[in-house]
Amino acid sequence: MRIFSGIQPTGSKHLGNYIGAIVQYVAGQERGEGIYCIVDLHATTVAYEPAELRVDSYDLAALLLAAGLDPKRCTFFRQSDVPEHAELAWMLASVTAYGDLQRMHQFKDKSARQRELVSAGLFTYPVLMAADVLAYRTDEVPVGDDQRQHIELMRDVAERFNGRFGEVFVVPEGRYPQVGARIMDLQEPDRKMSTTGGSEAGVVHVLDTPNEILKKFRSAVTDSGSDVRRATDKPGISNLIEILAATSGTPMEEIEQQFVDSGYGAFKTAVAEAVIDYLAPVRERYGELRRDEPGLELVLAEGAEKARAIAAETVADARRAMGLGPVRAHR
Ligand code: AQP
Repeated sequence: MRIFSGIQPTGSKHLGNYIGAIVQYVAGQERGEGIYCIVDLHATTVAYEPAELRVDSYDLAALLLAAGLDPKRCTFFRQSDVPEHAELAWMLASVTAYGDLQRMHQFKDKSARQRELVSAGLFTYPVLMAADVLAYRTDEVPVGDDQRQHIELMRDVAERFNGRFGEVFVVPEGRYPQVGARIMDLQEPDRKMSTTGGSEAGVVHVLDTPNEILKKFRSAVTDSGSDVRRATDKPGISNLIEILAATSGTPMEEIEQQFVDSGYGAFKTAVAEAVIDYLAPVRERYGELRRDEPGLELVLAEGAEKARAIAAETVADARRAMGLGPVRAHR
C-alpha cells in the first residue's frame, strides 16, 4: 500500500499538525510505502519571504526527522525538487471544474485574509495537491479533518481523468485520525488550531518550551461550569479532553470518569503535562538535526531522486493518455 502526504513549510508547526498529520506519517512507515513531502510550492500561494521559505523548509525537515520519519524507511523530499508535480497540476487543471474550486472552504477563508493579492495559485492550490498525491498512484492520504474537501476534490479529478483519458490514476482515500483529527484553538475553541489564524496563546507549537505549554493550557478558554465532559456547548473542555486522549492514549470516556470531581484547574494542568511529555522527545532531537543543514539537504536530495523516479513514470503515462508529445519514448 502506498501512502502519501504533504505538509507546508509555513511558520512553526503546531499540536494540530502534529496529532492530525505528523504522527500518522510516522505510523505509515510501518503500514506501507510512505512518501512524504515538504510542499514549498504550496507555501508560495500566500504572501511570503523567499529567504524565510528556504529556512522554514529546513526547519520542517528537521522537525519531521525528529518526530520519527526515517529516510531509510520512507521517501522524504521537497516538492519543488520534483518538477513533475507542477507539470501534472497543469494537466489535471483541464479536468478540474472551476465551480468545484470556488466551493473550497480553505480558499474562501484564506482569500478573505489576504491583504494585497489573492493569487490564482491560492485558487488552484487543490489542483496542485491533487497532482502531489496522484503522481504517486497513492492509495491513502493521512491528513487532518480540514482537508476532507480537498481529498474529495482530488478523487473527483482522478475519476474524471480516468473516465476521459483512460485509467492512469489510483483514486486515493483520505485517512483521518480517530482522535485529534481537528484540534481546536485554545483561546477560540470553535475554530481549528491554525498557523495563520488564531492568537499566539491559542496555538501550542511543537517546539514550545514546557513552561510555554503549561501557560497556554492553564489559560485555555473553557466554560463557566466545572464538569470535565464532552458536550456541544463545551467546546473548550471537549477539545482539551480530545488532546489528552490523543497524547496519552487514554479513551475519552475514561478521561471523563477519571476527572469527574477534579475541577478545571487540575484537569488543565494534567493536559499540559501530558502534552509536555508527548512532545519532549521531538524537542530533544530537533536541535542537533537542525544544525546540520548539509545533512538535511542531502536527505531531501536523495528523497527527491527516489520520488522523481515514480512521479516521472506516472506523468509520462498521463501525457501519453492526453495526446501530448510523441507517441512513444516518454519514459
Ligand atoms: N487543527 C488541526 N487539527 C488536526 N490536523 C490539522 N492540520 C492542520 N491543522 C490541524 C493538518 O496538518 C497537516 C499540515 O497542514 P498544512 O500543510 O496545511 O500546514 P499548515 O499551513 O501549518 O496548516 P494549518 O495549521 O491548517 O494552517 P493554515 O490553516 O493557517 O494554513 C494537514 O494534514 C492538516 O490537515
